Amino acid sequence: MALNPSPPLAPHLQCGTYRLSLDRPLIMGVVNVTPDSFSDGGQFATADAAATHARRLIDEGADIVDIGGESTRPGAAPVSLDEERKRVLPVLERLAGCGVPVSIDTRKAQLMREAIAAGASLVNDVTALEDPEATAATAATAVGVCLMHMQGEPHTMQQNPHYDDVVREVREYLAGRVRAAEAAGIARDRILVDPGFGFGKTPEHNLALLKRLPEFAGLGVPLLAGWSRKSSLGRITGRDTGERLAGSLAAALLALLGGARILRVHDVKETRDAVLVFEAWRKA
Ligand code: 7PJ
Repeated sequence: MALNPSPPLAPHLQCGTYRLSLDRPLIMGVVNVTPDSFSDGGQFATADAAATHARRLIDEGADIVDIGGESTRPGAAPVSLDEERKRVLPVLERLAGCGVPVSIDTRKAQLMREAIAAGASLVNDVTALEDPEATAATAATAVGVCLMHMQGEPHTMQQNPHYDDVVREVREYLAGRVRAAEAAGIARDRILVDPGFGFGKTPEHNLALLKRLPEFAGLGVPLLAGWSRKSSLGRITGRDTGERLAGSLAAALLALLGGARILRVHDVKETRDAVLVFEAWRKA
């Protein structure tokens, strides 16, 4: 008899009116609408350009597009609600009817409300709905929620991350956030979890999490992994952000092997091919 059986994973993820099958890995394409994003900063600074980029990612195979107006890269300064709103809401409006769930990457409860009203189907919160207002903003709706672990604040999180056992601590934190979300009325099939690679973690912490990703299966909700272009890959390969595609694909495949079901990536076209090879291997 299996000790500690994992709760069964729902076969789908509910995001507003979208029901995404989890029979195969899903790709979340990143659309940053920030002047200071570390990898594509400034390139998509206008709403039209950001929406065009999002549509291109959808054409390339993105199952979800994630729109963010606050850079959470290490050392980034916070932005005001008004500034973040001006960046993302026009993009969401332009993406109405785009055919896939649009995710809003924000930690501000008020912006969650406005984004949902503007059509967002998923809330990606790097603070895992710790603000009770954020829980309230999402619980009363049908949107999906991504609960991510972060140690500290973006401004300072990479200064001295410390854990006794990073995998156990991140897993216990996420288990608590899943319980809190469910207690607030967010059904399990609306919840995703994410260890938050690079968010208050050294490269060693990120690698320990990637290696021991199967230990997150017991949470009973799908796992999202975001390694795309991150600095740990730069540490390993010696490459700058624009040169980290091969490293990103390698990390994405390792995350899939570890049980991740959703990959948050900048390079959708290439990731799609890697996922197809993984799926062909899995089914062989
Ligand atoms: C992540 C994120 C991640 C989730 C960013 C970057 C830095 N949201 N937002 N997971 N990373 N859920 O794009 O590399 O890993 S911002």
